[in-house]
Amino acid sequence: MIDRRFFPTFGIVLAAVTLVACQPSDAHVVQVTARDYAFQVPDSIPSGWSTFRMENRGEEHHFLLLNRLPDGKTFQDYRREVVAPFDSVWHVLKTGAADKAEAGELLGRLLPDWYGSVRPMGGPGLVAPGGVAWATMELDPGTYVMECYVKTTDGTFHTSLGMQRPITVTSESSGASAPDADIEITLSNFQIAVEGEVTPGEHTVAVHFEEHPEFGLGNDVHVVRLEAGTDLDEVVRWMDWMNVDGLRAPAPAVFVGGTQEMPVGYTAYFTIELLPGRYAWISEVTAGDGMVKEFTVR
Ligand SMILES: [Cu+2]
Repeated sequence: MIDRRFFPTFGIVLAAVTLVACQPSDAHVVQVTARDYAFQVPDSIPSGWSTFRMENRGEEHHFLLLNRLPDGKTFQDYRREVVAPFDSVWHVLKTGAADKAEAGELLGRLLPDWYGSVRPMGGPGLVAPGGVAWATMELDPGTYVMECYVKTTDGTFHTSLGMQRPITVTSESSGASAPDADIEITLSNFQIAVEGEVTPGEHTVAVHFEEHPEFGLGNDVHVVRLEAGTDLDEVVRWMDWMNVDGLRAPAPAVFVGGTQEMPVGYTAYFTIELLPGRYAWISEVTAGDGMVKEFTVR
Protein backbone atom coordinates (compact mmCIF):
# COMPACT_ATOMS: atom_id res chain seq x y z
CA MET A 1 0.00 0.00 0.00
CA ILE A 2 1.23 3.43 -0.77
CA ASP A 3 0.77 5.47 2.27
CA ARG A 4 1.62 9.15 2.20
CA ARG A 5 4.55 11.08 1.05
CA PHE A 6 6.54 11.27 -1.89
CA PHE A 7 8.64 13.99 -3.05
CA PRO A 8 9.74 17.51 -4.03
CA THR A 9 9.52 21.56 -4.76
CA PHE A 10 11.42 24.83 -6.05
CA GLY A 11 11.71 28.51 -5.73
CA ILE A 12 11.11 32.12 -6.43
CA VAL A 13 11.62 35.08 -4.25
CA LEU A 14 9.35 37.53 -2.60
CA ALA A 15 9.33 39.64 0.44
CA ALA A 16 10.89 37.92 3.36
CA VAL A 17 8.31 37.19 5.98
CA THR A 18 10.11 37.40 9.24
CA LEU A 19 7.85 36.94 12.14
CA VAL A 20 8.01 36.92 15.82
CA ALA A 21 5.47 34.19 16.24
CA CYS A 22 2.97 34.46 19.04
CA GLN A 23 4.11 31.32 20.76
CA PRO A 24 3.23 30.44 24.36
CA SER A 25 5.76 31.70 26.90
CA ASP A 26 6.91 28.12 27.56
CA ALA A 27 7.37 27.31 23.86
CA HIS A 28 10.25 25.03 22.97
CA VAL A 29 11.64 26.45 19.73
CA VAL A 30 13.75 24.24 17.44
CA GLN A 31 15.82 26.45 15.12
CA VAL A 32 16.20 25.05 11.61
CA THR A 33 18.15 26.59 8.76
CA ALA A 34 17.26 25.29 5.30
CA ARG A 35 19.80 25.79 2.53
CA ASP A 36 20.22 24.41 -1.00
CA TYR A 37 20.38 21.49 -0.09
CA ALA A 38 20.68 20.73 3.61
CA PHE A 39 18.98 21.22 6.96
CA GLN A 40 20.96 22.62 9.84
CA VAL A 41 19.20 21.43 12.99
CA PRO A 42 20.01 19.76 16.35
CA ASP A 43 20.51 15.96 16.25
CA SER A 44 17.99 15.45 19.05
CA ILE A 45 15.07 17.30 20.59
CA PRO A 46 12.80 16.58 23.57
CA SER A 47 9.39 14.97 23.16
CA GLY A 48 6.11 16.82 23.71
CA TRP A 49 5.26 20.12 22.03
CA SER A 50 7.99 21.67 19.88
CA THR A 51 7.85 24.66 17.58
CA PHE A 52 10.02 24.38 14.48
CA ARG A 53 11.20 27.77 13.23
CA MET A 54 12.64 27.18 9.77
CA GLU A 55 14.52 29.95 8.03
CA ASN A 56 15.00 29.48 4.29
CA ARG A 57 18.45 30.75 3.40
CA GLY A 58 18.47 29.00 0.04
CA GLU A 59 17.49 30.16 -3.41
CA GLU A 60 14.71 27.61 -3.90
CA HIS A 61 11.55 26.92 -1.91
CA HIS A 62 11.87 24.32 0.87
CA PHE A 63 9.69 22.55 3.40
CA LEU A 64 10.37 20.17 6.26
CA LEU A 65 8.45 16.93 6.54
CA LEU A 66 9.04 14.91 9.66
CA ASN A 67 8.45 11.16 9.29
CA ARG A 68 8.47 8.88 12.31
CA LEU A 69 10.13 5.54 11.58
CA PRO A 70 8.66 2.28 12.90
CA ASP A 71 10.51 0.84 15.89
CA GLY A 72 13.67 -0.97 14.84
CA LYS A 73 14.09 0.91 11.55
CA THR A 74 17.01 3.27 11.03
CA PHE A 75 17.76 6.25 8.83
CA GLN A 76 20.01 3.97 6.75
CA ASP A 77 17.09 1.54 6.22
CA TYR A 78 14.97 4.45 5.06
CA ARG A 79 17.61 5.71 2.62
CA ARG A 80 18.23 2.28 1.19
CA GLU A 81 14.68 0.91 1.01
CA VAL A 82 12.49 3.99 0.58
CA VAL A 83 14.49 6.63 -1.25
CA ALA A 84 15.61 4.31 -4.03
CA PRO A 85 12.04 3.29 -5.04
CA PHE A 86 10.98 6.94 -5.20
CA ASP A 87 13.96 7.79 -7.36
CA SER A 88 13.16 4.87 -9.69
CA VAL A 89 9.51 5.83 -9.99
CA TRP A 90 10.37 9.46 -10.56
CA HIS A 91 12.69 8.37 -13.37
CA VAL A 92 9.93 6.48 -15.20
CA LEU A 93 7.55 9.41 -14.78
CA LYS A 94 10.11 11.92 -16.00
CA THR A 95 10.94 9.91 -19.09
CA GLY A 96 7.28 9.29 -19.86
CA ALA A 97 7.73 5.52 -19.53
CA ALA A 98 4.71 5.30 -17.20
CA ASP A 99 1.66 7.38 -16.36
CA LYS A 100 0.80 8.37 -12.81
CA ALA A 101 -1.41 5.33 -12.15
CA GLU A 102 1.28 2.92 -13.40
CA ALA A 103 3.91 4.79 -11.43
CA GLY A 104 1.79 4.54 -8.28
CA GLU A 105 1.46 0.78 -8.75
CA LEU A 106 5.17 0.41 -9.34
CA LEU A 107 5.91 2.40 -6.20
CA GLY A 108 3.60 0.13 -4.21
CA ARG A 109 5.54 -2.91 -5.44
CA LEU A 110 8.98 -1.41 -4.78
CA LEU A 111 8.40 -0.01 -1.30
CA PRO A 112 8.97 -2.32 1.69
CA ASP A 113 5.94 -3.42 3.74
CA TRP A 114 7.19 -1.42 6.71
CA TYR A 115 6.77 1.81 4.75
CA GLY A 116 3.05 1.55 5.63
CA SER A 117 4.05 2.12 9.28
CA VAL A 118 6.04 5.29 8.61
CA ARG A 119 3.97 8.13 10.08
CA PRO A 120 4.09 11.69 8.78
CA MET A 121 4.30 13.93 11.85
CA GLY A 122 4.01 17.43 10.42
CA GLY A 123 6.67 20.09 9.96
CA PRO A 124 6.89 23.57 8.41
CA GLY A 125 5.22 23.94 5.02
CA LEU A 126 6.58 25.39 1.80
CA VAL A 127 8.42 28.66 2.29
CA ALA A 128 10.09 30.96 -0.24
CA PRO A 129 13.74 31.98 -0.14
CA GLY A 130 14.27 34.55 2.62
CA GLY A 131 11.11 33.49 4.44
CA VAL A 132 10.58 31.85 7.80
CA ALA A 133 8.03 29.07 8.43
CA TRP A 134 6.77 28.06 11.87
CA ALA A 135 5.07 24.79 12.77
CA THR A 136 4.24 23.32 16.17
CA MET A 137 3.61 19.63 16.77
CA GLU A 138 3.41 17.22 19.70
CA LEU A 139 5.95 14.43 19.18
CA ASP A 140 6.46 11.07 20.83
CA PRO A 141 9.97 9.75 21.47
CA GLY A 142 11.47 7.88 18.53
CA THR A 143 13.61 8.04 15.43
CA TYR A 144 12.46 10.46 12.77
CA VAL A 145 13.60 11.46 9.30
CA MET A 146 13.27 15.06 8.15
CA GLU A 147 13.17 15.71 4.44
CA CYS A 148 12.39 18.16 1.68
CA TYR A 149 11.53 16.68 -1.69
CA VAL A 150 11.10 19.84 -3.69
CA LYS A 151 12.91 19.44 -7.03
CA THR A 152 15.71 21.51 -8.49
CA THR A 153 15.31 23.21 -11.88
CA ASP A 154 16.68 20.05 -13.53
CA GLY A 155 14.16 17.87 -11.67
CA THR A 156 16.32 16.31 -8.95
CA PHE A 157 14.72 15.80 -5.55
CA HIS A 158 16.30 17.88 -2.79
CA THR A 159 16.27 14.65 -0.77
CA SER A 160 18.76 13.16 -3.22
CA LEU A 161 21.07 16.14 -2.75
CA GLY A 162 21.21 16.04 1.03
CA MET A 163 17.92 17.46 2.32
CA GLN A 164 17.20 14.38 4.36
CA ARG A 165 18.54 13.62 7.81
CA PRO A 166 17.69 11.74 10.99
CA ILE A 167 16.58 13.40 14.20
CA THR A 168 15.97 11.72 17.55
CA VAL A 169 13.06 12.72 19.77
CA THR A 170 14.10 11.83 23.32
CA SER A 171 11.96 10.69 26.26
CA GLU A 172 12.74 13.92 28.12
CA SER A 173 9.75 16.29 27.80
CA SER A 174 9.91 19.83 26.44
CA GLY A 175 7.35 20.89 29.05
CA ALA A 176 5.79 23.20 26.44
CA SER A 177 2.09 23.59 25.82
CA ALA A 178 0.11 23.91 22.59
CA PRO A 179 -0.14 27.44 21.16
CA ASP A 180 -3.38 29.42 21.12
CA ALA A 181 -4.88 29.57 17.64
CA ASP A 182 -7.12 32.27 16.19
CA ILE A 183 -7.86 30.40 12.95
CA GLU A 184 -9.05 26.78 12.81
CA ILE A 185 -8.72 24.61 9.73
CA THR A 186 -10.17 21.14 9.32
CA LEU A 187 -8.87 18.94 6.50
CA SER A 188 -11.08 16.18 5.10
CA ASN A 189 -11.61 14.41 1.74
CA PHE A 190 -11.66 16.77 -0.06
CA GLN A 191 -12.34 20.01 1.67
CA ILE A 192 -10.44 22.71 3.51
CA ALA A 193 -12.84 24.16 6.12
CA VAL A 194 -11.67 27.43 7.67
CA GLU A 195 -13.01 29.29 10.71
CA GLY A 196 -11.64 32.64 11.87
CA GLU A 197 -10.87 36.03 10.39
CA VAL A 198 -8.04 36.53 7.94
CA THR A 199 -6.96 40.06 8.84
CA PRO A 200 -3.55 41.67 8.17
CA GLY A 201 -0.96 40.65 10.75
CA GLU A 202 0.18 37.55 12.53
CA HIS A 203 -2.04 34.50 12.97
CA THR A 204 -1.62 31.10 14.53
CA VAL A 205 -3.60 28.46 12.70
CA ALA A 206 -4.71 25.14 14.24
CA VAL A 207 -4.98 22.39 11.63
CA HIS A 208 -7.14 19.39 12.46
CA PHE A 209 -6.51 16.27 10.40
CA GLU A 210 -9.93 14.69 10.12
CA GLU A 211 -9.53 12.44 7.10
CA HIS A 212 -6.91 11.31 4.56
CA PRO A 213 -7.28 9.53 1.22
CA GLU A 214 -6.67 5.80 1.44
CA PHE A 215 -3.81 5.90 -1.06
CA GLY A 216 -1.14 8.40 -1.81
CA LEU A 217 -0.21 11.41 0.17
CA GLY A 218 -2.49 12.70 2.84
CA ASN A 219 -4.06 16.15 3.14
CA ASP A 220 -1.85 18.97 4.34
CA VAL A 221 -2.07 22.74 4.00
CA HIS A 222 0.29 25.42 2.73
CA VAL A 223 -0.29 29.14 2.26
CA VAL A 224 0.51 30.71 -1.09
CA ARG A 225 0.44 34.39 -1.95
CA LEU A 226 -1.28 35.14 -5.27
CA GLU A 227 0.10 38.07 -7.22
CA ALA A 228 -1.76 39.71 -10.10
CA GLY A 229 -0.18 37.37 -12.65
CA THR A 230 -0.38 34.16 -10.64
CA ASP A 231 -2.29 31.33 -12.34
CA LEU A 232 -3.87 29.35 -9.50
CA ASP A 233 -4.46 26.33 -11.79
CA GLU A 234 -0.73 26.25 -12.49
CA VAL A 235 -0.03 26.35 -8.76
CA VAL A 236 -2.45 23.43 -8.24
CA ARG A 237 -0.63 21.34 -10.89
CA TRP A 238 2.70 22.30 -9.39
CA MET A 239 1.71 20.84 -6.00
CA ASP A 240 1.85 17.25 -7.29
CA TRP A 241 5.39 15.84 -7.41
CA MET A 242 4.22 13.18 -9.87
CA ASN A 243 3.73 15.86 -12.53
CA VAL A 244 6.92 16.36 -14.50
CA ASP A 245 7.04 20.05 -13.56
CA GLY A 246 5.48 19.43 -10.14
CA LEU A 247 7.41 20.77 -7.15
CA ARG A 248 10.12 21.81 -9.54
CA ALA A 249 12.03 25.06 -9.13
CA PRO A 250 11.20 27.81 -9.72
CA ALA A 251 7.86 27.82 -7.90
CA PRO A 252 5.01 29.54 -9.75
CA ALA A 253 4.20 31.69 -6.68
CA VAL A 254 5.47 32.59 -3.23
CA PHE A 255 4.66 30.28 -0.33
CA VAL A 256 4.71 31.58 3.23
CA GLY A 257 4.40 28.43 5.36
CA GLY A 258 1.87 25.87 6.49
CA THR A 259 2.03 22.36 7.90
CA GLN A 260 2.81 18.90 6.57
CA GLU A 261 0.50 15.93 7.17
CA MET A 262 -0.15 14.30 10.52
CA PRO A 263 -2.28 11.20 11.25
CA VAL A 264 -6.05 11.51 11.63
CA GLY A 265 -6.98 12.86 15.04
CA TYR A 266 -3.87 15.02 15.43
CA THR A 267 -3.67 18.82 15.43
CA ALA A 268 -0.71 20.82 14.13
CA TYR A 269 -0.25 24.58 14.45
CA PHE A 270 1.49 27.05 12.20
CA THR A 271 2.08 30.78 12.40
CA ILE A 272 2.00 33.14 9.44
CA GLU A 273 2.03 36.85 8.81
CA LEU A 274 -0.62 37.99 6.34
CA LEU A 275 -0.40 41.18 4.30
CA PRO A 276 -3.31 42.72 2.40
CA GLY A 277 -3.78 40.77 -0.82
CA ARG A 278 -4.91 37.46 -2.30
CA TYR A 279 -3.84 34.09 -0.97
CA ALA A 280 -4.87 30.46 -1.07
CA TRP A 281 -4.82 27.60 1.41
CA ILE A 282 -3.60 24.65 -0.66
CA SER A 283 -2.69 21.00 -0.13
CA GLU A 284 0.19 19.26 -1.74
CA VAL A 285 -0.83 16.20 -3.76
CA THR A 286 -4.57 16.56 -3.12
CA ALA A 287 -4.77 20.16 -4.40
CA GLY A 288 -6.15 18.79 -7.67
CA ASP A 289 -8.92 16.97 -5.77
CA GLY A 290 -10.37 20.22 -4.48
CA MET A 291 -7.98 20.95 -1.62
CA VAL A 292 -7.47 24.60 -2.53
CA LYS A 293 -9.29 27.63 -1.18
CA GLU A 294 -8.65 31.19 -2.19
CA PHE A 295 -9.01 34.08 0.29
CA THR A 296 -8.42 37.81 0.41
CA VAL A 297 -6.84 39.78 3.24
CA ARG A 298 -8.25 43.33 3.33
CU1 LIG B 1 14.18 21.66 -0.27
